[in-house]
Amino acid sequence: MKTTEITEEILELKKKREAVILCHNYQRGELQDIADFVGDSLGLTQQAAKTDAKTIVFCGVHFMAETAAIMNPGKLVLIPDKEAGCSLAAMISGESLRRWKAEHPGAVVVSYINCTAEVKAESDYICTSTNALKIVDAIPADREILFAPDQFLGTFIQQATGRRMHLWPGYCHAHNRIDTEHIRGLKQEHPKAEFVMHPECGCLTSCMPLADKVLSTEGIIKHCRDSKAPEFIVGTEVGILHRLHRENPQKAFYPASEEAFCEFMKLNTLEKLLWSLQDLEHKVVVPEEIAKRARRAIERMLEISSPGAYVQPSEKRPVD
Ligand code: CIZ
Repeated sequence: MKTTEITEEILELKKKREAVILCHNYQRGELQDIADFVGDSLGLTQQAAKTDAKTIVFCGVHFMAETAAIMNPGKLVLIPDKEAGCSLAAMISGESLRRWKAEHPGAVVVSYINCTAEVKAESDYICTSTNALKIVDAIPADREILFAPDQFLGTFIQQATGRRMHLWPGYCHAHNRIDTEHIRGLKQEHPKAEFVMHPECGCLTSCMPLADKVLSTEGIIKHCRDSKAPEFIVGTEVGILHRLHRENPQKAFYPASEEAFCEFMKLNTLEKLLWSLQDLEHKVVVPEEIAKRARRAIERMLEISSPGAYVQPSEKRPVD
């Protein structure tokens, strides 16, 4: 079947199923192009809540589709490939978080949105890379904090807030492939380029002094749109370059590493999106007992966060 035929069928079935197609910034370009909305996991979940669509097809990884299911009870949530997991989310289970909490009675648990529904249910607050600083800042200074699962986002928050936290040693395998020496080389090759990086980067500590901005995916999209710089070195998963090129055809974008490629994200394809709409598969269902507790942690985040910028490296307070 040709791509144009697949696209036509998807659009027809989308109407028939009263579906909305949500697509994460790291998905394949052809999925981004056909989607109703492209964005980060929380933004997409919020879009899902606003539409009248009965079916949500979430082109992203499993924890993202779960988040949409948690926040949109009663709606059918589908993921085109059920194997589209997340290496970072897989680094902590509900059981291991319960054991960690038992070692730190009374501690407040802040979990990055990249975690399973069960881990969300065990957490006091969820955060995204956009609002993590606000969430941590809102927790009284005398409370011990357990931060899971991304150690690099955790390190970034510690440096920005001056707040000590216990960090779970998780990381994203794709962001871990970004390397400081390579970035130094790219900066020499493209001296006019701004370097924007995601706080999940494994080279965070050594890369941050080279960065113009440390931003979430939506932060990177917004910054590259608003900045007057003609070129950017982009330190995050390479799927984001499609949207950056599409929205800024006059600007140049260089991946900080071609290797920062998430194989799980790319399991979703145009064909699988079509099959998903045809067969109403694969359903993402979160048991209500877990969804209820996970929703509470997400709602606490929503109460605290409102759109705003990150603290940037130059403004950070040191951690002793
Ligand atoms: O929440 C998301 O979508 C992720 C995983 C990262 C980001 O910075 O947007």
